[in-house]
Amino acid sequence: MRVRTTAVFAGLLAAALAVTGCSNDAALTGSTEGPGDRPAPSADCPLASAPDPGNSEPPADVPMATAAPKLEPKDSYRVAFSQNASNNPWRLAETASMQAEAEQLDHQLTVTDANNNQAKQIQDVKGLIAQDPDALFIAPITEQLGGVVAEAADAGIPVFLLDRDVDHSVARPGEDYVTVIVSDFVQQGKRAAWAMAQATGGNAKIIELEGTTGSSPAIDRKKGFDEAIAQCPGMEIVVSQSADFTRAEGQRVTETLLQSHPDATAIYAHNDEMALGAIAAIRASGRVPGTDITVVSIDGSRDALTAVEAGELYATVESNPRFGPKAFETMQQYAEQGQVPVQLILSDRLFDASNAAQHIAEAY
Ligand code: GYE
Repeated sequence: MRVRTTAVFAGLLAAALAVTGCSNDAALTGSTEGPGDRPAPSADCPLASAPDPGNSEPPADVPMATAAPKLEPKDSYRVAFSQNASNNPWRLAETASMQAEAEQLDHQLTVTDANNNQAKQIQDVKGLIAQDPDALFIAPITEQLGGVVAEAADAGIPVFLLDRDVDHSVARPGEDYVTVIVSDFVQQGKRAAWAMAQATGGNAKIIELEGTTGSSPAIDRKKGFDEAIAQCPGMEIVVSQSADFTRAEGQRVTETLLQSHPDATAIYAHNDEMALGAIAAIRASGRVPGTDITVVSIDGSRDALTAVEAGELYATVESNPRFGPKAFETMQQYAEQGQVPVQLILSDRLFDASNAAQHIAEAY
């Protein structure tokens, strides 16, 4: 195993240095090993030696939603939530968080599940509009859900978008929907690129597994990663393909892409589920995940944190699914004050070998 070999090598090196009296610095100049088991940061890749970029600055001058349908202040609401899928722990955790918070606040919540199907989600939302809830939460599968969002507004229902955005030319922020509560997905992509640069020293031939085509996190996580690696000539995406945010697709697509791109040294997955599928595919190909192929992803699920602990996943940028408290607090604020910002950006942590273990118990 590489970790052991490196440790033994470091021990031998230390012994040799003691004998020759060389200073550590001089002896390590030109070494290809960086801290721990990592390659030394490449001089032409600033990302490889920079600190974690962290969260972006909160956007300035976000307008207030003033033209969306209003919500009467009440003690208890009839609300609905259109969930786009229930095929992974992230979605289940989000739905559970919405249900727990609704129950705690004594609101009546109806949930629909679109089974990862856009046509079904459009029908689901139309069905919910017909039930005339006080407020409607939607986790849109792709940005194309704007049309049905605008229909809800036309029916006088205030809509709150959760975890993904829609096309603003179709559904106008603060008019056709009240607000969108999301992470900064571009920044998540940048942080994933940073983690990849740390792990590889800034030299990587990358397979990118994209999320659901047309979804705002897939679009923006790609954009942020691309922008960040543009600083590093040694980091290159050799192929990029959608695996629809699922573990099964992540595995299937990676199996194929590892065959067509045997020179790949790294995988950037837009979510943990695809990364976990990719890790299975790497193993099945006879390679060692985390050693032969560096894997980086986004979410922070329990299985992903366990894979970080096992050294198979280098890092995962958090995208927290527990939207319940923020969603209902925002709805309440809108009811009481008549306005909230048209966009609310969440802040995310980053999990790697330094902190994954301490977060496993709280993960989903
Ligand atoms: O990363 C993924 C889920 O929209 C932020 O969707 C969300 C993403 C999340 O299916 O795992």
